[in-house]
Amino acid sequence: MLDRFEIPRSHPRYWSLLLRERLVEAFEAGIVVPQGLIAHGRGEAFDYLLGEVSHGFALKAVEAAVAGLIYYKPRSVISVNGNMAALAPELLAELSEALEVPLEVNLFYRTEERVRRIEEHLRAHGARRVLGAGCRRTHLPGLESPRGIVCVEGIHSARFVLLGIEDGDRTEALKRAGKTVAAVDLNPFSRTAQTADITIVDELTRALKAALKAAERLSSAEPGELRGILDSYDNRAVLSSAFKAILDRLSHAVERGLILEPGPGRGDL
Ligand code: PTJ
Repeated sequence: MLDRFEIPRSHPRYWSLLLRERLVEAFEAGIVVPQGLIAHGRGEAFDYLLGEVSHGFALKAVEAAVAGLIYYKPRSVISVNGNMAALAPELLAELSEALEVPLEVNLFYRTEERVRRIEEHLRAHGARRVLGAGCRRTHLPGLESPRGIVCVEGIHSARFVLLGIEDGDRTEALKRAGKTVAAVDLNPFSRTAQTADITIVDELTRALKAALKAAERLSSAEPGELRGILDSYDNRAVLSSAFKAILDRLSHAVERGLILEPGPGRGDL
């Protein structure tokens, strides 16, 4: 066990350091795999390029994702891996409770021990609807290895899946299985970002906070309004806007040798 590092709140990169600390702790607790730490570094690099803020295109995608989670109930599910559970257990629990949609522990580097630990971690943070170690299992077609194991009452029968920080292979397998997929991924070039029906190009904790606000707004919406949001949503336009945001920020830096002001703080997790 490493010594815990106290992050001073005054540090200009407090939030970034806090998220790193959460991941390191979760790695030591057997929740996050070492590959998850590498994946986070890739995400951080893209977050720098995006200016570490939730852009309008991300908020539009969040709204569509929440509309989908509600519209397809009871056949919608939030897929949770090690990184997601480490970064935002309380936000995932809150969203699951607010929408009455289950969290399914679904891992790329699957071991039964990790599934159990992540389930416990989510429950300890207030989640009550968790499909984990005790669920009835089957395989996603085309992914017969342990990384294709899903719960019969969860992802297997779901029409709509929200996932994050996910590997491209598994996102593609979900699409082949006929699911509508919403994905949180800071890298708009990734296979997951390019394959998903709704791509939320934003950092996971910011995206989940925005999802909680959208849930408040949409939980009393009529099915017709939810359908309207889904039908008018254009993922290619959202991805183009994400690339443009990166391009604009880089152009500014190229022209002036300066980056734009960093994003505002994130508020409490
Ligand atoms: O917990 P497991 O066993 O399911 O394993 C999870 C990992 C993350 C190891 C696995 O899914 C993986 O290898 O993912 P990839 O293929 O590295 O993809 C992760 C994507 O998420 C990359 O495009 C990153 O840019 C992005 N990403 C990383 N951190 C964040 C993020 N996106 C949003 N928010 C983040 N905090």
